[in-house]
Amino acid sequence: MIQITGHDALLIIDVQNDFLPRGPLAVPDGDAVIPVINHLTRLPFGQQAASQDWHPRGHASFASTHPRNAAPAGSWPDHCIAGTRGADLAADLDQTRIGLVVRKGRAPHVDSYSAFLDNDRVTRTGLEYWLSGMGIRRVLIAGLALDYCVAFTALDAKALGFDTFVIEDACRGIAPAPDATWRTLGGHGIHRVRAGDLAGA
Ligand code: VGL
Ligand code: ZN
Repeated sequence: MIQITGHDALLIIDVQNDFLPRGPLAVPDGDAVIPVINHLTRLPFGQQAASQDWHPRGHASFASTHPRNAAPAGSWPDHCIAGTRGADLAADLDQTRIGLVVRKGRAPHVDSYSAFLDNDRVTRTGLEYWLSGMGIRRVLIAGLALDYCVAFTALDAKALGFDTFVIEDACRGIAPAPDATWRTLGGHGIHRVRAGDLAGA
């Protein structure tokens, strides 16, 4: 059992309509994370933060932005356009205890998988400063998609000095087999846990 304390933060990554079933970038079974995360938000975390993928129209990560057959690797269907319903957090997600929402992927020419840092490794969201300033030492991560935004967020959290956990049953991935992602995370000293391993006071 892992006892959750005030030095722990829950990070809820990109639980947004466009990543849910029927969305343009649906993560298979993505809505299954919502009840698990809602349960987690009732544990005594010191802080809870959420991220939103938040792209301008014509974002460089959209295949539609590039000439046909010339979309670079890592291009996606249009998704999470700033201010649209698709970019909203899922209506069923309990936001009651979320203290901070960061929006990422806002620069037109660079993508941002991590909730801490753009893929150019330069632009920061401020999440690191907020967590540190709040006395957070451990982060526990949930959300979508395990193999992209959750994994990049976990790797950055660990590199920034937070003891980092990914909550397996509170995440879903885009690729069918997550083994490679778990190997990468484990190789960086990131812990794989399940919601049932976490205990409240
Ligand atoms: C994501 C692909 C593109 C994610 C965001 O949230 O994992 N994946 N944009
Ligand atoms: Zn995106």
